[in-house]
This record gives sequence, C-alpha cells and structure tokens, in this order.
Amino acid sequence: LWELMNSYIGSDKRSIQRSIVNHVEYTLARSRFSFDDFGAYQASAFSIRDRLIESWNDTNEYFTTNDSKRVYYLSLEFLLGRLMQNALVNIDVEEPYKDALMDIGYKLENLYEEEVDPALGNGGLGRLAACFLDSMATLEIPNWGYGIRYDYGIFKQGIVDGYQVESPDYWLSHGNPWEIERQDVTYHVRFYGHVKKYNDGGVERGVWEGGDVVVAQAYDTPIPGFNTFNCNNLRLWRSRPCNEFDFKQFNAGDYHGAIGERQKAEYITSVLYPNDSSEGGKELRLKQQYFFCSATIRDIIRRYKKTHSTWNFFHEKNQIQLNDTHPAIASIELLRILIDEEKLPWDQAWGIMYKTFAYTNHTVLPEALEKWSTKLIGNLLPRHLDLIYLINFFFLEKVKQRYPGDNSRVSRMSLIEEGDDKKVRMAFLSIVCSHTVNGVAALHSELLKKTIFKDFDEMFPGKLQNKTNGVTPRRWIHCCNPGLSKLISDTIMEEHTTWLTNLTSLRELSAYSQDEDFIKRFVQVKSDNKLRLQKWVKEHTGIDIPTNALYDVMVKRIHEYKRQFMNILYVIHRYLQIKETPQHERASKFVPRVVMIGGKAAPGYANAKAIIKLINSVAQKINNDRDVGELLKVVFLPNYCVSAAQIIIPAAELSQHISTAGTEASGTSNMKFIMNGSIIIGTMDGANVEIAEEIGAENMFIFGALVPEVDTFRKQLHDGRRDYIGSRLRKVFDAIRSGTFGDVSTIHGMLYSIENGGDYYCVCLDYYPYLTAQEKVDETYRDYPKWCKMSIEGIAKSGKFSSDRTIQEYCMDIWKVSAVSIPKPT
Ligand code: 26Y
Repeated sequence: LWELMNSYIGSDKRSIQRSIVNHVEYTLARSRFSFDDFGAYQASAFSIRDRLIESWNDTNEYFTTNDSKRVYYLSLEFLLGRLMQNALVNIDVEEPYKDALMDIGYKLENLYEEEVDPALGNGGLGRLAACFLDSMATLEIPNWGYGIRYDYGIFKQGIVDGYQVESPDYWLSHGNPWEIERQDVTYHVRFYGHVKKYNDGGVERGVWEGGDVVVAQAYDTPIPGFNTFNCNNLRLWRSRPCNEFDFKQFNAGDYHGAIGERQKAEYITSVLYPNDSSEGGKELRLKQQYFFCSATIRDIIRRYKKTHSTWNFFHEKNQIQLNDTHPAIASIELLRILIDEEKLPWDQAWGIMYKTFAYTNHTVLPEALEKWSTKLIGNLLPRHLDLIYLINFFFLEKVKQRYPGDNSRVSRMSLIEEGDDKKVRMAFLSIVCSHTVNGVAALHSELLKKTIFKDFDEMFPGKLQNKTNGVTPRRWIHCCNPGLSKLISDTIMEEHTTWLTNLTSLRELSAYSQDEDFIKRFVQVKSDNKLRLQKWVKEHTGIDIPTNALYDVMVKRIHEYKRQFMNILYVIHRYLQIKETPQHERASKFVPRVVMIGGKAAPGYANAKAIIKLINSVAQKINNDRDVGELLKVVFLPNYCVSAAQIIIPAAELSQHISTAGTEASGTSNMKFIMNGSIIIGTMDGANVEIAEEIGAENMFIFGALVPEVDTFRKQLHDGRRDYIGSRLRKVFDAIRSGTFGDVSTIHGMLYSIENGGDYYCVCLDYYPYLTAQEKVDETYRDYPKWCKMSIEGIAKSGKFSSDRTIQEYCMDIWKVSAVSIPKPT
C-alpha cells in the first residue's frame, strides 16, 4: 500500500511537507514561515484531500467503465464526525503525517482538535449512515451517499443554571477543506405550481408547470475505505436561487422583492431539524425532503443514461436504500419522471421503481412515524399527490382481492389516514414502493411484524427482514482508543489492518481475559482513557472528578423512553443512602462512582428538558456536599456529539442502555461501549438482546420487564392500577418535591403523571429490578479481576457488531451487489 501511494502523491516526509507548505502558501495565502495550528490543520486537510481525490477519481472512472452496479444511500442525516484522523487511518498515512508535521513543529493530535465536528444529524440514525459509508468504502461496494448540505448542523448545547440552551451550529464559518464544490453539477427542483393531465394512448400522464424553481448544487466529500484504494463519495445538495426565473419580478420593477425571493431559495437547506422523534407537518421539512430527493434521482438517472440507452437494466444497476421514510418521496419522484417525462407505461415504470428501492425502519414508536397531510403535499407537490392516490387505489384493490369483505383491514392498510386532515402514512407508502423492508435489530424487526406492520407482513411474507445495526471499528476502536487498538494488535499478533476488517478475530482475546499481564495492560489503557476524560470534564464543566472511581456513563439523545429519568432517580437514591450511612461504614458499603449523563433534548420537548435540569440540579447538590466527598460525583456532559463520544466511550467502565423493552429499535452506542471494554447495564431491548447472545448474559447486568410484561403493566395502568410506587421510590420523589435539589419544578408535571397512571415507560415497574442490578454492579466492581474479565469477554465477542457485517448482509440479502476493487494505480 505504502509504495503504491507513492505513485500518487509521495508519502515520504519531504513530499508530505512540501504538499502542506504549498497549501499554506497557495490555498490559504498565508506565510509559509509562520502559520498557527489552525493553518496547519487546514493545509494538512487540503493535502490529504488531494490524495483522496486521486483515488476518488480513479474509483468513479473505474465504476463507470465497468458499468458497476451501484448502491445509493439516501439519508436526511449524515453524522460524520471529524474527518482528518479517519482519512489518515483509512489511507494508511497517519504515521508519515505525524512525523512530517512533528518535523516542522506541529503535533498531529493538536491539529485533530482544530477541526469542526460536522454534525449534520441528530443521533443514531445519522451516525449509522456515517458508519455505513465507511463500511461500504472499506468493503469496496460501489456506493454514493446522498443528503443535504445544511448550513447549520444540530444545535450546540450549553447549560445555563442547569437548563439546556441551544445555539446555532454554523459549522462552515471557517470553510470546509474536505468538500469539493461542484459548480458543474446542478439541477432544477420545482415546488407548488399546477398539473395538466392528458391521455397518452390509455396512460394518464401529467405536465407539472409553474410554481417556484430552485437550484440544487452538489458538494462532494470523498469517503475513503480502510486498507483499499477505493474511495466512494458523499454528495450533499445545497439550495440556490435560480437565475432564469427572476425576470417576472424584475420586469415588475420590484428589485428588492426579487432579491428577497432568491434568499428564500437558499433557506431550504439552511438548517437541520433537531427533532429525532416527531415533526409536526412543517412545510419546510417536506421541502427539504423533496429538494434533495429530486436532485438525487435526477443525478442517478443521468449517470445511468451515460452508459445505457434502455430502461431495462435500471434496477439491476441501481439500488436505492431509504434511511427511514425521510427520503420516501424519492420513489414517487422516480415514478413521476418515468411516467411523465420518459413516457413509460405505468407497469414498466412501477416495476423499475419497485425493484430499485428498499426501506429501513428505525422505530416502532407511533409518534415517530411520519405522516404528511394531503393538503400540504397537494399544494407543494401536486403531481406526487396524484401518484400517491393512484398507488393507493391499485394497492387497496389488491388488498380487497386478497381479503374480500375485510373492510377494516382495507382502512387499516390504506396509505391514507382518513380524517378531517387526511394524511399520507409514509411508512406504509415506503413498504408498498420497496422490494424489501428491514428493521435494525432482531427484536425490533420481530416487533414490526407483530405490531405496526402486521398486516403487511401477512400480505407480503418475507418482505420484512432484519439487518442488525453495526458500527465501524475503525473510528470506534482504532481512532478513539489507540491504546486498546495497540494492545489488541500486540496480543493477537495481528496487524490492526487485519483484525479491523475481520472483527470476529477479536475472539482470540478471550484466552487472555484472566491473563495477568494482559489485564495489567488493559487496566492501564482504561485508566489512561479515564484521565483523558477527567481532563475533558474539567475543561467543559469545571467539575473535578476522581479517576479512582467507577465511571458510569449514559450518553444518547434525551427521551422519556430511554429513561435517563430512571438513572437520575437511582442516583438520588444512592445519595440518600450514603447520607443515611455513618461515615465509617460508607467505604465498605459503597463503591466510589462518577455518574455521567449527556445528550441533547429536542428544543420543543419539555419533559426532556426538565430531565436535563433535574440531572444538573442533582449534580450541583451532590458535588457540593462535602460530607459525600468523592464517593459520588454526578456530571452532566454538555454538548454530546461525535467528537465528545470519542473521548467519553473509551473511558467508560459501565454504560447504561436502559430503555423500556420494545422502545429502542437497536441502539448503536451499546456496541461501541462493548468494543471499548465497558460493561452494559441494560434492559432486554433493541440490540442489547443480541449483545447478550454474543457475549453471554453473565457478562452484562441485565434487568427489567420484557416486552410482554411491559404490555401487561400498561394494560394494568389503563385499568386503574395505582399501587406501583414502593416506599424507596416514594422517598426519592419526596426529596425532589421538598426542594432538596433546589427549584426543579419543571419536573413536577412528569412526577405527577408517573404517579397517576401515566407511567407509560414503566419507570416504576423497572425501578426495583434496576436497584438490584446496580447493587450487583458494585459487588462486581469490588472483585476487580472479575470485572476485567467481563469487560474483556465483551470486547472479545463484540465482532458481530462491526458495520462491515451489517453491510455484507445488506449486500447479499437486499442489494445483491458485490465488491468492485479498483486496480492498483500505476
Ligand atoms: C421525522 C423526524 C422528526 C425524525 C428525525 C430523526 C425522526 C427520527 C429521527 C431519528 C431517529 C433515530 O435516530 N433512530 C435511531 O436509529 C438508530 C439506528 O438505527 C437506532 O439504533 C436507534 O434505536 C433509533 O432510535
């Protein structure tokens, strides 16, 4: 690899330095004799990008000449995280860059910190898309990601007086050295207007005219694979005003009005919606969805047409994966183009669309399923609404044929939810328009079949599949935990280049889970990481935390179903218990703990924000109680994001994944924590179930109601059961209410509701089993060799959760696509 890179741009020290200094002088126009860390970062980034572009061009050219089958991953979110280290590691030049920079007075690790963290996603779904891109490039799958180039990523979270405050993340203010602006790749996208229909020999076609037209402009980010020359692409669209359509206003003499109109166009891709569960029918959000889907479909068609003159092979050459229903309108857009513009017969157009699309569902929570009012769609995308009605008509005919007389089934399955404000059920639409549908963990996929998609599973057996999520071990072991990566390589005597692409070989570590030397090194790695986190916490919160305490971490979006609330209730309980225990008995009864909780609340989600406030207030009280000292510390980790995760996860010893059974589709941080030797305390939900299967339940702290028990409890609540709060939990509630933690009145509503039959997420049901599991945690931590054995077993058996495995399954079972390895450059 090394030598071959030389045939591109040289990887010797001088070549690297020359390339960096050139960029300082000619790209940044700064003095080559003095530049700061940020300048060095920028110049290095440009110099790395040069390398990426070489293989990126070769890769795309090769795919085109070979007419390779391609996979397109459509997502409204790509939570990439910082790119520099990932790029250096993947193209295997991290060491040479480190040396080259050191030589001219710069520390590569410091330059990493200069990069903004591109945060064009909310959480799990967006980060999954990023892991998938890395795996597809690594597995040499011809793939492009498509999405939106938002000017503002997910908001930055600050904490003021314990409350979350949001501030805009204008991540582009210092430019973005990783992207390539494509002035030559643009498409027109239409909104509003009207449709003229005509009969074309029995086929009804439409002509969509009028309305507004905006331009979609492409920005490309190279996605290098690990240990391969292949380099894929992430194409993000930005909205721009369209010149040709200004004349009306221009002629009307309204110059300022015309400029105002133009600025509206740019607004479409301005900001990422910060909700990760429900978005109440905002027109701008639908505009975003259609805008990027339309440009994407046109781009895919244009590429196909370069090498094909008939439509016969479209689905054999192109597979389009929908990351949830957010890009669902893409299938209707393809259908519309095929019928109205390409003048295909309905059946042929339908067949092409159907065989091209597949859809991934990420939730069973009803409030997170997208529904768009027909009024809104009809106004913004009139022709698409026509087509949706037509699809629904044909579909319901089939349902009636198959289940004669079963009217309730017909209305249950209709793509349109009836009512005063009729709505399109986007999940149902996506099922009907796709050849395959998948859930993201075994339990989740089974629940889909039993609950929200039951009728569809009955009518289309086998269409619903499972593809258990995974994460890329390049970022989530090697980059974020170099100490562990080295320990693994040393121990199993493999280069990291081998096991990082074959993660099941970590199983060999099992043999060392009780090996003294290995454990010693493992403990050293963990304590180095804890020290790194301790510094981070001090810097970002001002709080001093000890390192000789159990690091207990829960980081994820704040949600009632994820139950950060239950976590903090337990912390309060623990605090009260410590206070009740005489000083001299405390050391023997309690293991010192640092409880860390982090995550963003959607700006409009009052209960989630109240939970954040409660955590901060509890932290404030406990951390300042000198009587408790270092026995218990509580930290709210502010502004949780990918780059923070890379510091936090490797330092965790215990991590919490405690959602109500049946609510978390998969979870992916659970996988990252396991790979980094943190033990999970968790419920039998999402991918936790499969993690337990792989690593053994004895290596986790599992507790809590299973899905059927949750169902029963909810029924009981519904029937009036109110006896579910025991005395110990009551005490905790009382402490909150009595003002022990200051004014936390924002949480009172939730408390009241939970006490009065509104405990939908079963906090009270699972509370006592949770206490018992927590006691087990302390007991185990006291037996430190046993604790280490459990952590190491976890790492050793985490191989299944590499996103490489996930992507291989998508390739075989859904896309039917195989690797295309670009030839070695000459
Ligand atoms: C409709 C819009 C408001 C919306 C935007 C983002 C709805 C949902 C989302 C994001 C959902 C999400 O992140 N889901 C998570 O996907 C992960 C990857 O599959 C799962 O591991 C995780 O359980 C699930 O909550």
